Parts: sequence; C-alpha cells; structure tokens
Amino acid sequence: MDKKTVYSGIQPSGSLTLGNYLGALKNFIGLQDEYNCLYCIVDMHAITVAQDPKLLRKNTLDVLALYLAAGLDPEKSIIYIQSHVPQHAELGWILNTISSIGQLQRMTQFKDKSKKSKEVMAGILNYPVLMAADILLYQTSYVPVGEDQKQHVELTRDLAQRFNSKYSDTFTMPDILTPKSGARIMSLQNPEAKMSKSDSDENSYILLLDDEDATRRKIKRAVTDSLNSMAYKDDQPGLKNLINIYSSFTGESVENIVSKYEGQGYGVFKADLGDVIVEGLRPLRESFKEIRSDKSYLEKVYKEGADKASYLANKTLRKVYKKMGFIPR
Ligand code: ATP
Ligand code: LTN
Repeated sequence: MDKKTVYSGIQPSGSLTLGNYLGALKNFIGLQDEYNCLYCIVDMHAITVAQDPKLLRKNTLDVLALYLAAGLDPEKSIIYIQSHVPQHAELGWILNTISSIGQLQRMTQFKDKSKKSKEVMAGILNYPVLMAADILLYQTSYVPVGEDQKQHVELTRDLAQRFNSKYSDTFTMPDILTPKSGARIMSLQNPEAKMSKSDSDENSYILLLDDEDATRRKIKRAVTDSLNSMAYKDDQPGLKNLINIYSSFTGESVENIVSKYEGQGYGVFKADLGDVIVEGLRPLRESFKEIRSDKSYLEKVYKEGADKASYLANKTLRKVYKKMGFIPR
C-alpha cells in the first residue's frame, strides 16, 4: 500500500524556541521513514505580522538549516519554502470563498493576535485558510504540530468536508498528530502563557540557537513556586512545565522524574535540567553552524524541494479547478 502523507510547517517569524522544537520539529524526524513527508517553511504565513525583509530572509534560511541540523533528510522528505510554490496562494483563494468569516473570527489565534494590533489586517483573519490550503494540496493524512494548532486543523477538516460534499470527493481528511509530552511548552516566566518566539521577555523562552550559558541561566531563572516540593500538579504550573521539558528530552516518565528529585529542592533539578537541554541540543547546535554557512547546499535543498512540491500541488489544484468549472487552458 502507498505510504500516507505527513505535512507540517514552521513560520520564519523569528528564532525558533524550545517550544517549536519539542512541539513540532523534534517529532518531524521520526516520521520520515514511515510516511511521505513534506516540511515547509511558511514565509507567507509569517508576513501576516509585520516583517523586516532582511530579517525574514535570514530567518527563512535559519529555519531551513535548523530543519536539516535536527535531522530532516532531503533524500527522504520534501523540504521547501512556501512562497516558491504559488499553488498555496491559489488554493488559499479558492478556500476563502467557502470559509465563514464568523468561524475565522472565533479562532483563538486570531483573537489573540488581533488584540495586539491597532489595525487588524485581513491576512491575520485568513491565516488558517492558507494553512488549510497547505495541508489539503498534498492529500495529507497527518499534521504534526503543537496543541495550539488544533483549532486550525479542525477548520481544515471543515473546509475539506465542505468542498468534498459540494463537488465530490477531492481532499483527504487530515488528522492532527501531537506529541505525548511537549505539545504545549509554557513560558519560563509566566507558566500560564505558551512559550512564544515573539514574547518581549527573552527570559521567557530558550532559543534553539541560544548558547549553553544562556540556556542554563534561563532555566535557573525560570519561575516556580515557594512550596519547594517536587510534584507534577496543576497548582505548580512552573515546575510542571520544567518536568515536561525534562521528560520530552530524556523520555523518562513524569513519575520517575518526580521521585528522582524528591526532597532535593528545585536547585538541583534545575541544574540537571540545564544539562539535559544543553546535551539534548548539542548535536543540533553544532551541525547548524556548518549547514547554515553552506549557501549552495541550502539553495540546492530548497530548489529541489520546490520542484517536487509543485508537481504534487499541481495535481490537486488541477482537479479542484476542473470540478469548480474553470476552463482549462
Ligand atoms: P509565534 O510564537 O511567533 O506566534 P509560533 O512559534 O507559535 O509563532 P510557528 O513558528 O508557526 O508559530 O510554530 C511552529 C510549530 O511549533 C507549530 O507546530 C506549533 O504548534 C509549535 N509550537 C509553537 N509554540 C509551541 C509551544 N510553546 N509548545 C509546543 N509547541 C509549540
Ligand atoms: N500555523 C502553523 C504553521 C503552519 C502549518 C501549516 C503547520 C502553516 N501551515 C501547515 C502545519 C501544516 C503554526 O504552527 N503557527
């Protein structure tokens, strides 16, 4: 039987955090042997908030190099940049015509992001429609993302369903794939909020490209509580988050971690967690430098990726156009 398709994307909207890694990137790697995987750098999503062109160019190549440094293999997966495959924008437009404004306005991400800006642009409202186009163009079965993207994958299913029932079966129904631990990494300074690369407080996140000292320092400064008792509980959200990070890196169960550090105070646990993260990210951090400096290799990867993705995207888009009544040229 043919392999099923896995699709995911990360925005080059800043430098990637530990949340992006544990919620998404880390899980991309293991899927490559079992599925046909496409991993995109979604630059057209990134421009839904203001971007400096120079920084966007840098961040796009950084994300590509991080993909490769983390272990994505261009021989196994299609790795490409969204704006190189215009079919995304084309299908995005089509899907806009069957998207309800009310439903888009109810998306949590839209509500959060529009609150932060004085003038709300249409792109931020239509963001999940473009995401649906990304996913549906490739007949995707599984979408590995963090928990914050659940609502967007559900919207994608609604749009697929709507199109399929209006015009006959066209799109595969995608399912979300979230990791067992690490699906929602919280801010190190405010454990009620998700760790985000656009946070103004740099102590709230660990960047994949932070150095070892900064990594250890940020963990040491992470907000916990005054109970000083090792436990995995909702009323100790800061500690809970740190235990989740430890567990995601080591694969150890939460119970094991709690009993290992019981009675030792948070200082010992935090120092060990610093080591766990530094060691866990060491291979990625080391190979990043080498890969990022090899411009011609990066160019080869994204060009070949775009060729392969365009071929697949075109197949779906042609079907869509035909079913809707557009005249083929
Ligand atoms: P921003 O923080 O700038 O709004 P983002 O990091 O949430 O952006 P993306 O870069 O597109 O958005 O996210 C890429 C992937 O990382 C997605 O799968 C998302 O679910 C995941 N992700 C982001 N933050 C976290 C987090 N704190 N915990 C777990 N997964 C996360
Ligand atoms: N909205 C996603 C990024 C994204 C994506 C996708 C993820 C854009 N298109 C397609 C999976 C599949 C986010 O994580 N913020």
